[in-house]
Amino acid sequence: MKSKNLIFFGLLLIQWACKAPMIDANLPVDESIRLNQIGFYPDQQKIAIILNHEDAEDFVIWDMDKKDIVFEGKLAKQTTKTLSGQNTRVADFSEFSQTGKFVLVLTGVSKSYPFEIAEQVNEQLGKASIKAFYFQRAGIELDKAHAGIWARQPGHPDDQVMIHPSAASDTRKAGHLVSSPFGWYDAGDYNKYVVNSGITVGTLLSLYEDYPSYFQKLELNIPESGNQIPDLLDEIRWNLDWMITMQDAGDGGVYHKLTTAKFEGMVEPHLAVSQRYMVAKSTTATLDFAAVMAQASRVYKSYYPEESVTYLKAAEKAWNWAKVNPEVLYNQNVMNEAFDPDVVTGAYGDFSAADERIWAASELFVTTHNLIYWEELADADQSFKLPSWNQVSWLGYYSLLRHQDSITLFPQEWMAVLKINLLSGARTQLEGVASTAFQSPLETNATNFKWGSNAVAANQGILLLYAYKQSGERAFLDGAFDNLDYILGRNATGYSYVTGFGSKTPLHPHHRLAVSRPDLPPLPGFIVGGPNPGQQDGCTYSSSFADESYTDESCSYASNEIAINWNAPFAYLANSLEAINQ
Ligand code: 9MR
Ligand code: 9MR
Repeated sequence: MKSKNLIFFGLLLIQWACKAPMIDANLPVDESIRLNQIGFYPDQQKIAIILNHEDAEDFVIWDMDKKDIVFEGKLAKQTTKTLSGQNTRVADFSEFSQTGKFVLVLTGVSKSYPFEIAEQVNEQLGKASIKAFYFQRAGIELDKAHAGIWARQPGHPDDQVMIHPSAASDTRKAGHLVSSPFGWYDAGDYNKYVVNSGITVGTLLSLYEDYPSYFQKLELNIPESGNQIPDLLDEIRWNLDWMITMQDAGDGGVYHKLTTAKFEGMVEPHLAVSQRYMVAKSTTATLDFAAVMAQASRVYKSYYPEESVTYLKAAEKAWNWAKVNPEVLYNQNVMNEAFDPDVVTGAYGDFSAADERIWAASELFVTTHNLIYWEELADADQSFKLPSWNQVSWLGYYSLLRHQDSITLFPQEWMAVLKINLLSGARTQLEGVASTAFQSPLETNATNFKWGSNAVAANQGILLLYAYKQSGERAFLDGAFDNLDYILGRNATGYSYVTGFGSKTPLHPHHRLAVSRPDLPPLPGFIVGGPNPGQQDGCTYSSSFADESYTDESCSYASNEIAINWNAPFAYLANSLEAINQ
């Protein structure tokens, strides 16, 4: 009996000695294990999704430093189907909460990409998502000290911008040259568009207003670092200083965009030198501008009192222009019939300025407490609408909720409706998550997969975090984490959609700054647009299913471009989760 036992233990030992180290070194990485490729906080829900593998039942978590099995689990019995018909099962290891570096192993078969469990697991990601804006700066040389290997020459001084005939006024005739320097490049292209800058800056200023103490300490290594102003606010100012030049001081109206007539080639900024134009004033651009300047006025008040006054005056002037011009909607095709040269760059055209008016009125009210702005809101549509560049009402409503204690002038019932709509909007995003293949709010509605779907995921995350703040319900926080997990790899393509973060990440984004420097890895910290079944770029995709309509090709502007209005909500999500955890 004794010797039998000894042999048994001896065998076990041999098995352990041979097998254990093999787990890490020799097992193949398995792309059908989908999980967040960055990692998790110790007390966070932790799941991976296993595609197909009908035979597998068990999984383990392998500690890469200790070279040891630290957790054993079973795959859930229940299977769910992806949009393309593959079976998925959940591997849940939420109970495991030790810190370290790990892989998930399907016993004896294969392993996942590595991931971490750590207290500050999203800190670097969060910083990079904001540093990305520095890389997008127009009109400045990026030096080695701040940009490292991505140092580059300055481009687009924008000190000779021509008034396009569509933008002519008595004081600024067509052909007139004006100066409009600084700002961020919109996206993979080099143009600067007020509408898209608006939601971007609004989202980033809100991130600061929601977590000021976190950002008072956060260092980004940008040229202004060390100037006693939070780095996030320094970075935002680079774009505010441009935006303010987009207002015609004569009448307060704001130009829709500053752009070349056609998109430039895929060249470095200093080689992209075609004439740039100020194009047509619009109501949407003017109201977005008013909202941003009103918010900036209060956020920068203690740091830059003079600019704070300037911002508010600019906001009020813009508001007044929009009062007199309530429906000047930008329609590029109609404009091109009337004026030359034709302008064919990003349109950011819109059918309604009602939501922009709500946003501007909300920010102006929070900053001034002037009841003329409340009058605009009294009968406004309060239903929940997920923010995107052409739907901004809830940027304003988030601000009203953030400042609810200081706006007691508002009727209680009206504010109560806002809160109810916030929570029911958030609940709608959580409905059905459990029956989606990758367990995320984004997948609950197929229409979420459109141009910039990854930003839909990020904006849902923001909504869920506001709902969590209002209610304290943990399910909302978990939902926000689910969408971050989606973005970072727990999804239908297995990509972590953020350049430079994760094991399988975009290498060929539609990004002129990157494409023109093929000798360098893509600039880090950018979220790409993501799956978009529209496939408007005509590139070759390997699948036409909505959640798989992604291709890591630089031709793919419909799924693989980067954009400031996508990085801002992503930065909000990554940094706020980090701030909450700290
Ligand atoms: O590079 C442009 C990108 O920023 C836009 O999102 C996209 C859609 O408007 O257009 C890209 O430019 C392409 C143009 O539309 C058609 N010719 C090829 C251009 C570069 O790929
Ligand atoms: O994000 C925009 C998307 O909602 C539109 O469907 C698309 C086509 O008009 O344009 C996207 O914005 C692009 C802009 O027009 C030009 N710069 C790049 C932007 C991101 O692709």
